[in-house]
This record gives sequence, structure tokens and C-alpha cells, in this order.
Amino acid sequence: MKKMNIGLIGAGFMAKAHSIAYAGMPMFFWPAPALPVKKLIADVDDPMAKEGMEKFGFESYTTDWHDIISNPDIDVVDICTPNNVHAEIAIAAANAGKHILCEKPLSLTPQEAKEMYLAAKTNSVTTMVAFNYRKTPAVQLAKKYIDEGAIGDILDFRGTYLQDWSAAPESPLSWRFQKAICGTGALGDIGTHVVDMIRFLVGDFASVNARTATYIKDRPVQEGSADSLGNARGSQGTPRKKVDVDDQCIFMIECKNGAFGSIEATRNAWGRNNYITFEIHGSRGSLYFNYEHRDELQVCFADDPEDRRGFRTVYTGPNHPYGVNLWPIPALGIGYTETKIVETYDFFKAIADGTEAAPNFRDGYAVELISDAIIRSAQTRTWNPVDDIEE
Ligand code: SOE
Repeated sequence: MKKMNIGLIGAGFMAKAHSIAYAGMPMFFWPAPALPVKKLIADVDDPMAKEGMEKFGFESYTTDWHDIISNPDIDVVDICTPNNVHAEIAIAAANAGKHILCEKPLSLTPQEAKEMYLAAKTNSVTTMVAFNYRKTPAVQLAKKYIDEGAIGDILDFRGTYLQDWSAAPESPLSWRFQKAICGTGALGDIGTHVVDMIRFLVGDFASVNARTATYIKDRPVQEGSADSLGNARGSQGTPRKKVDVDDQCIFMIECKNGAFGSIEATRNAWGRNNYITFEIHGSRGSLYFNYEHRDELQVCFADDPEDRRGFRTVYTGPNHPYGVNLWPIPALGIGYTETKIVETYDFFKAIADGTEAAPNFRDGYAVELISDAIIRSAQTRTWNPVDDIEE
């Protein structure tokens, strides 16, 4: 079986998810399109890089990502860094002929995304952006139903991504709250996951009307370089620094196919953990998904007999997308890891077949153009068109 040597950059939380996926993918999808080999991991922080090599099972480590780009044995570059270095690394990787998996959001600006997309296209390398939630079998099933016309024409929709890990004023100022490093706050970090999902299920966005807010104006400076999510708290007396990105964004959307709806994303919703939902209404039925019950898709079809019509639950399993490769019993329990394993499989399959992966850098660029329109709209409080992709 063909082997693919991986060079992974950034030894934090996402490196764990990706490393588990490289190890697990061949066990779920056998024979695998190619065998991932965890060759080289990089992190600017030497102890984190060394620990990452040992913990995630890489053959060696470096503190300079250029070593991965210049290494002729590396086939795939996997970018798990903060957003502000995605573009530089991806463009260097593309120009070195490496296939690229990049964490989301793709970049800080649409201009960066365009350059990444064109560099990949010019060098004919396969790309993927890690919008993993669309890989959840229940979301893929929703797409299948929509494409089959099971709910008719899509009329409207709403989506959410609600978390509360940064709702506490003592939650530290990680890179996810500094515009120069992350670009935007809740919008880029979690909102783009739902933008990608709705774009995948409903269609391209034409215009948006948005509102954003920053509730916690300054936060305690974070100790250490490791990204402190979850319940990290700044200790008493820790100096505080200004937050210059959004904690909350809500936006209305008009799609090119006439459907319209709304998306809300915040990391400040006490009681909400990883609350990704969508509800889609069509002329012949409705679909509802909640990631916190990710084995389930709620469906209601207008064709159901009058006295039996209502939302009912379809539990995903072997009869559903990716199901035969995952677990043999419906509702055995798909986890975050499985969404990353499916993501890795689709990426490797596209490389092996010489086809486009999805979502790829063109999708990531489209999402950056949407984010840009959202930020512009929030400033003017008016409807803003989404610019077109420049090929
Ligand atoms: C933090 O909000 C975060 O880790 C996001 O960055 C991820 O993309 C999401 O999958 C989980 O939450």
C-alpha cells in the first residue's frame, strides 16, 4: 500500500486530533487509499515539539517548519497552527509540491485565502480545510436527503454554534482573542464551521446583514504558549490586555438560490458546550441536527400521512454515509475523532484518486469572503454583498 509521509506543524490541541485520525483512518477504511506515516512534527516551542513527537507518535521533531517544507520525503503538510501563519506555510508547501490539510479558518483575510488557493491550483496539489463537522454522518445524510429532493425546495434555515469556555472574565487572553493572530473571534473560530455547513447543505451566500459584540473587553494575559481552552483561568492580579475581536456574531443570510436564514455564533453562552445546530425548512419537509446528539437527524416529510406527520429521529449507522466503515450498529456513538477520521479518509482518497477533496481551499476562500462581508456589515449595520471568488 502506498505510504504518505506527514509533516505536521503546531503540536497543540489540533495536532492531537489529527494524529489520532492518521492512526485510526486505516482501521476504519481498509484497504486505505494510502497509509499515513507520521514523519516529522514541528512547533516553535522546543519542549512542546519534543513532547508532541513522543505523544503523537512522530518519527522526529523540529522547531522550524521550513524543515518540513524542504524535506523531499514529506508528501503532506498538515497545518495546525494559529491562523496568522496559515498563508505563509500553505503557499510555501504548495510551491514545494506538497498536498495540504489546513485547520480553519483558512486565513486572516480573503486576499491571503486567494493566494493560498491560486498557489495550490498552480502547483496542482490537493488541499483540504478542516471544517470537520460537515463530515458527521448525520450531516452527510441531510445533504443526501436535500439532493434527493426529500424536503423539496429549501425555503429558510437557521444555524448555531454556541460554547461557553470563554464566558468567564477570568478566561485568559489566548491567541484566539488577538486580531493580529486570529483575524476574527467567535466568527472565525466557530462561526465559520456553521457557514461551511450551511453553504454545503443550502448553497452559496449572496449577501449578509450582521451584528457582532465584544462582551469582555480585556482578559488576563495567558501564561505559557500552549493554547488554554476549556476552564483555564488567569490567577488573581495577572495583568490584563485588550480584546480586539468579537465574542458574539449573529447574521442574516440571503443565498444565491433565494433561500434565506440566520446563523449565530458565540463562545459566551453559559450552559452551551459544543452546540452546533441547524434547522432547514423546505417546501416538502424539514431537517434538524444537533451536534450534541450527533448520531441523530430529526426529519419531517410532508408526504407522511396526516396523522403520522411530525419530527422523527433517524439514528445514523451502516445504512448511512460512511456508516459501513464506521461502526456496525446505529447510534453506537460517533465522536469528534470519527469526524476527523472521515476528514482524513476523504483527503487521502482525493490525493490517491487525483480528484478534488471537499472542503478544499476554494471552499475556505469562499468562507473568507463571507466572513469579510459579515465584518463589513457589522460595521455599517447594512446588508453587504459577498464578493465573488477570483479564479
Ligand atoms: C474552540 O472554540 C474550538 O476549539 C474551535 O477552534 C474548533 O474549531 C472547534 O471544533 C471546537 O472548539
